[in-house]
Amino acid sequence: MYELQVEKMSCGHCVSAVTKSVQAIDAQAKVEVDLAQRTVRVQSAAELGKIAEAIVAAGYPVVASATN
Ligand SMILES: [Cu+2]
Repeated sequence: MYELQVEKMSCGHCVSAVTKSVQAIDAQAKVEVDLAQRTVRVQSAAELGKIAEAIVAAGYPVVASATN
């Protein structure tokens, strides 16, 4: 399980854009976005770095990330 702190997410569109960007890396990924906390939880076999890159490429800065 990865937990990423992601900036600039403000609405449902952002949630789906972030989710799609992660699932473009791993179609099986489970993505849970908490808009209020600005956190994205990801369950995936893909590397955390690749997931973070995809989110950044979608336009959402990743300011912190951790593996739990
Ligand atoms: Cu939005």
